[in-house]
Amino acid sequence: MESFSHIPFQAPPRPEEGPLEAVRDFRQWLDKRRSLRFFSSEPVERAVIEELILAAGTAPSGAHKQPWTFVAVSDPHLKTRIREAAETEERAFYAGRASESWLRDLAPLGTDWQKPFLEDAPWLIVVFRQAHAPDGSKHYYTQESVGMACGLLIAAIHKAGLVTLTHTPSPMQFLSEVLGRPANEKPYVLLPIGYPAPQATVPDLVRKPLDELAVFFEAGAQ
Ligand code: IYR
Repeated sequence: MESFSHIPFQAPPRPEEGPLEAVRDFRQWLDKRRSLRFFSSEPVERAVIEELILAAGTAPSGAHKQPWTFVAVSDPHLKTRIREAAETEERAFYAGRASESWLRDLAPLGTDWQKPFLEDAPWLIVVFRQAHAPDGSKHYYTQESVGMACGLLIAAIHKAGLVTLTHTPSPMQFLSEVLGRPANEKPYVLLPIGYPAPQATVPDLVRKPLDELAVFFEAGAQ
């Protein structure tokens, strides 16, 4: 295996307003991102989807193996097949495959087995995790790597003024069959992407405050 040559690092430009203001603005902008279940069918051009996928592909990955495949679908026939297969699984999930406590936790969100967004949204990106390379060679930390790529993908969608939902029909194996993916690729998440439907609503969620999500051990503390 050849090693990468090492080149000078191009440091990120320091924001003129300073790091605190820059990152606070960024955080406040990120905080406006919401998972949305109601999509307009307004089209989104393919070039936008390509850029979103390239943004996701900038994520770090174990041994830089980039263990991901992003399958983008705007073909209405395929979207219908995906919706039908997802709804078959989801109907079984909501009718008893899910535990009582899981259904109780979902109740405040108001989700059910119906997934119209899988046809309404102009694009679906189905993210696949490559458990190993196509030639059988090893990949590392694939769950972590693909999770990080999805985080960047979701942020990029927000940057484009688009919305998404991290949909995980359970089980997801049907996506491999419908999309003809090889055995080394495991479905990870399905993201409908588009513009919000007019009058779309979201649950009135509250995010954890800092003291519930962070622990500090500071230099100089007694
Ligand atoms: N996959 C189902 C159930 C579901 C599970 C979780 I955890 C959620 O946060 C939301 C839904 C569905 O998509 O409806």
